[in-house]
Amino acid sequence: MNVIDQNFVQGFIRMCSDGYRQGWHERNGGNLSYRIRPEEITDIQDQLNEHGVWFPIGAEVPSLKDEFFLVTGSGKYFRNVELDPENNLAIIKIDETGKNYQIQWGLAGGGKPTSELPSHLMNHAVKKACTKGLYRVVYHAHTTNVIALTFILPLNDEVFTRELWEMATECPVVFPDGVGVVSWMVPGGAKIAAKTADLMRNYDAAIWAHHGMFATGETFDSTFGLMHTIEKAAEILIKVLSVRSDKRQTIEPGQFRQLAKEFHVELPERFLFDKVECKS
Ligand code: 2HA
Ligand code: ZN
Repeated sequence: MNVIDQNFVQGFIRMCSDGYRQGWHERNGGNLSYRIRPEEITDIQDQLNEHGVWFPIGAEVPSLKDEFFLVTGSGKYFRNVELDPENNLAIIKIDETGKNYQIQWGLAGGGKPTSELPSHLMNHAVKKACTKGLYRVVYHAHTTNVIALTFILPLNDEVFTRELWEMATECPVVFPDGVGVVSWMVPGGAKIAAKTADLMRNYDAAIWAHHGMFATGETFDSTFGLMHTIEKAAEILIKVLSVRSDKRQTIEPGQFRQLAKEFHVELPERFLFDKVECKS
């Protein structure tokens, strides 16, 4: 079967279109990667080119040696992916040292994998290790309301997690581990990749101040759903803060503990700190 007709490719394309329609991918903003299963590679082996040039990744990911990834292309627009997957996406293979990649399919008109390849691959490496290989998706989006919050909340994991949890009862159930926050850094390199991957040891999502967010997961559904849930919580918070600077009422720490018990999730106590707030 043709590469484009494979289930994992169709799921990938749908996620690009869904993200674009949410308004998270202006111009060439955002990128997506999927760690391909060995049996999925077997099905398309005859369409892969094993003779291409090897390029440096710009990061070292030895635990991903010989793995294949489907990735968006650098400078490519999410809104074009569904119209022309072969020119906007690539299947790459990592070499046996974990330092280089080779394009084996796609980017037919030329080009390179996403400029955030170091972040994608280092996140994959961390998640592959700490989920016993379960997680396969890494997604970066320019989520409007999350970005807006990085101008008004202190840039720390505890405050962001707590504020987002308070915005919808489902939030602590969807991301019980919380979210990490990376202060402003230059994107596209190994430094921001290392910082983000470090946070991914504890979290499934990391916010990049004044830039966007990374989400990781087992499937396209769960990863898109996580991005969507966090961005929606941020949207509610922006709406609340646009009306008044404090909340008349909210979900309190004791209520989060009750929720955790009923929904069988563990909510770390460091997010349930006492707030000192002036009520008016
Ligand atoms: O343009 O989102 O972070 C792609 C990006 C870079
Ligand atoms: Zn970006």
